[in-house]
Amino acid sequence: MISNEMFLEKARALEPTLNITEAVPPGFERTVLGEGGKTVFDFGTHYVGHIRMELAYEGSHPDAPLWLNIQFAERESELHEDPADYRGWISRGWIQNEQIHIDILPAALKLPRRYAFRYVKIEVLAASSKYSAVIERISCLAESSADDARLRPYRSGDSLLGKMDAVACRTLHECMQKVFEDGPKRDRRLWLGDLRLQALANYESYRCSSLVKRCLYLFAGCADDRGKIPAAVFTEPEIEADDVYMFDYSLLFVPALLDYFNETGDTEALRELWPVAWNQIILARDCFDSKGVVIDDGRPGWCFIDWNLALDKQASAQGVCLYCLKAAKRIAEILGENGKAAEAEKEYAEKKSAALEYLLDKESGFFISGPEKQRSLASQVWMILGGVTEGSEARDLLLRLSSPELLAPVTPYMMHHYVEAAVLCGEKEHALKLLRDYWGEMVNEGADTFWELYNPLDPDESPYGGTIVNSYCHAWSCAPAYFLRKYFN
Ligand code: RAM
Repeated sequence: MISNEMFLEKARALEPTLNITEAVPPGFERTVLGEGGKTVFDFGTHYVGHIRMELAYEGSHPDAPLWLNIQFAERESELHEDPADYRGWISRGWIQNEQIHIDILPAALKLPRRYAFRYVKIEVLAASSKYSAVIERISCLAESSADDARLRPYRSGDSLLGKMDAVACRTLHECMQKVFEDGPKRDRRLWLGDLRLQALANYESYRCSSLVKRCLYLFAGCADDRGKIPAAVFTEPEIEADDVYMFDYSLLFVPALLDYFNETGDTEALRELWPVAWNQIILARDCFDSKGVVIDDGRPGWCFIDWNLALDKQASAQGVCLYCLKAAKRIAEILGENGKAAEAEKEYAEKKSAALEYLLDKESGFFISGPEKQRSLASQVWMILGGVTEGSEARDLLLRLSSPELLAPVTPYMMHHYVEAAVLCGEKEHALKLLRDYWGEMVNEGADTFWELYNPLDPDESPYGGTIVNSYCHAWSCAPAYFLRKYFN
């Protein structure tokens, strides 16, 4: 078997170069700001990059430093949030706010940190009574590894669908950096669940399969001593596994690999990465009880599925495992590994019947999860994707998912899987309606890029304790670029 270091070598060789372009706010005009003055520059759409400013002064020679506060926002509404009010559990270090002193004017300033934004608010915290600051020019050196020349055209006679696709492609573009980042504002790193969906949207749009390959090799190279794949990987200053492991994210390496092979026919990568993928199936067995049901270990984050903090993950996890077993069986067949294909099939049958016996409420026909027998949309969707229910039964279940008695998801990540379930059930119109109602609504609310979280019933939804740390350019939300191009073109 290939060692972690050899996987990482392959990943390093696939590191993309970033394309740098300079963007200036449309209609920019030289701006004079005295002490206490503020202004907002609107760059017209979302950018990821470094800010450059040419600063000067008006009045007497500056007799005191210029002290600026610079706030970045992906959505305009973020500008009205006060960073000091944030009390959440995720680091406030993510808040895109900077203060800087400039001792000598004029000055050419390049901020060291990379930001994700459309709006930049600049406030003069201090100048002096003798001079005002002048912003002669502001621009963004925008970065992305996406190659716009490769973007497949998409045309739709329906303007909302066209916009949804464009916003999805912009989101993906912004998240395509040296890896597929989850979000360029936060966490700016490679997560496995996110990668799988980004890769799917990318195959239909930018077609950069080498970046997917690099990310798959990064995960393989970061597996721990037992072979377990971490949920996320850091790449700077050195490649290193995040010490977070999640049941679903490790397993989803298997379908992500299969998708990559289906797209590229790259048998060499499939062969090399298959032992790592199969290992995830083996390691997941430790998480099942003797009846063949996933053990709900209660630890927050043991399994991801969605950011609704009230969600019980047990039934969804069972569905994810079945979904991944199907993919494992398929890979084993492609590689002619008949023993493993048979092993996957047997395990699949056992876990499926356990799901039907212990996780299905026969009376209502809904799948239940955890000690409280929770009914959620996520559980139903993953059981459909896992093939626990099929054919007309699956279709009937799908058409009951808007029932208010089901706990609703809050992420475009989970909604992507809902749309996938609709497609699997042959309910394309239903899938299209979901895309329109959910992603279309974000477009109607002015999204330039799609968001990490969107709960139409609660605009302040945040699992982190404050929307100021939410990401509003999160590529697990690129579903329209995938589904519209693949199924509705
Ligand atoms: C969020 C990340 C990422 C997701 C994890 C589980 O914090 O931004 O998108 O995969 O959670």
